[in-house]
Amino acid sequence: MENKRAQLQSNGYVILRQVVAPEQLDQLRSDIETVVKGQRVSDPAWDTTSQPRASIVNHVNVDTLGAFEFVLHKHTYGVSARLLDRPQNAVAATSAEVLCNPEFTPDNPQRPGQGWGTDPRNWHRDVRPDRDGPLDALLEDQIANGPGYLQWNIALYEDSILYVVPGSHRRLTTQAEASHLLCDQVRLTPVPESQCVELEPGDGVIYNNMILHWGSKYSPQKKRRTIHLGYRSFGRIFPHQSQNYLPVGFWNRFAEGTPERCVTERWFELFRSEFRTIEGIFRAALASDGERFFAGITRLHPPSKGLLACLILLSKIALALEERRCQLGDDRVGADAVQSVCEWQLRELTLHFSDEELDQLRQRFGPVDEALQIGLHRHVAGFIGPTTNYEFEKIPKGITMEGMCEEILGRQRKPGGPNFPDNFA
Ligand SMILES: O=C(O)CCC(=O)C(=O)O
Ligand SMILES: [Fe+2]
Repeated sequence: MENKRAQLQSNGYVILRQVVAPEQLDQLRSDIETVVKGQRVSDPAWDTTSQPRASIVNHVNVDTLGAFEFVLHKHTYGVSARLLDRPQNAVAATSAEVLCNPEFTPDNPQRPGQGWGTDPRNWHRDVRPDRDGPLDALLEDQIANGPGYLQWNIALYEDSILYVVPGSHRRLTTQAEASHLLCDQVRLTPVPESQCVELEPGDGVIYNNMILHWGSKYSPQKKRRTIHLGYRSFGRIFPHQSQNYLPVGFWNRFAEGTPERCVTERWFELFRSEFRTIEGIFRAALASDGERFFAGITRLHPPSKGLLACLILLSKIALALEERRCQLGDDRVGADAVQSVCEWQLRELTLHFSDEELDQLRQRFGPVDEALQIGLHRHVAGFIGPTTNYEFEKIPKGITMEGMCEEILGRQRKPGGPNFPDNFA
């Protein structure tokens, strides 16, 4: 496993054979087929999307629970924890889907950077500068501390759709890659030096989703049922893919008292506890309490290197609360319909603060956010998401940890001030 972790760190992906044991393949295929049927019934537009995917947790039932149990298996969850280099009780699943083939031949994807975002059938990294901050900050964090999130594709039928550029998760996009991605004729062809990930039934690839990758040819010719999972660690870094997309109550799929229930309840608790830490950080910022602020940050992201990414991601959450408040309108106690854990968390966080406090949070985190905008709406090749005026790649000059913390804490800039711990400089 050491060897695999080293491979993941240097190449950005590792292929593992027989993640699904051959004797379990038929049963898993059948359980997953039921999930896909459930998704199809619940979503009438499903068969018109060029990249259809189904949610495992939303569509398992007592007979097909094996599909969810697989997300807790030692070959998936266990391996993820070992590759993340964290104990299993500090790792949780964040998403569980099945990638499927469309039943029709889709048109070529639109160019990247549309108003609504970027079709993942274009070459991309799963990084959105408007939500995640500039790539450089994320790279610095992960190179120093290792990834905090890993993604899987586990093929139930032969699958060679995913391409990756080995090593690109450790660097910015090169000039040669960028011009390849921008050129219309070759935009839909492999980037030089890329690799096709060839999976036999039961094989899986685990990858750092900052890697430059491509969901190449979605077509009806070949059946695709590829399990797509995400796992993240807690207490090492605060990854850009920190959200939990599983529906609230996912643990209820398992009967009380079962080991699976215990594990899934712990997953939720990891998120809940992190959410309390984030609330504490925001309260400390409002109170200009440097000590509590830095203690909270250290809980979220113990290593001192790579903290800039963590602060940027926190500023995104602080500003999202405002947006959320507008959506909630006057009905601040009304409950939403089925929601993901991340939706629930954002809503709860909004409800925990008064309007005045949300305004003040916006004032504190606003300057950090403004410093990340360059006043030019555009899209840079290789990123997911829409056009935006946020910086895509480089951390803008003049942004420092110290300066950011002082804005957030609402104090005058005093280098080396009493509440600014040395390891944050
Ligand atoms: O289809 C795949 O394997 C890749 C999909 C992908 O990259 C994405 O949805 O972000
Ligand atoms: Fe992707």
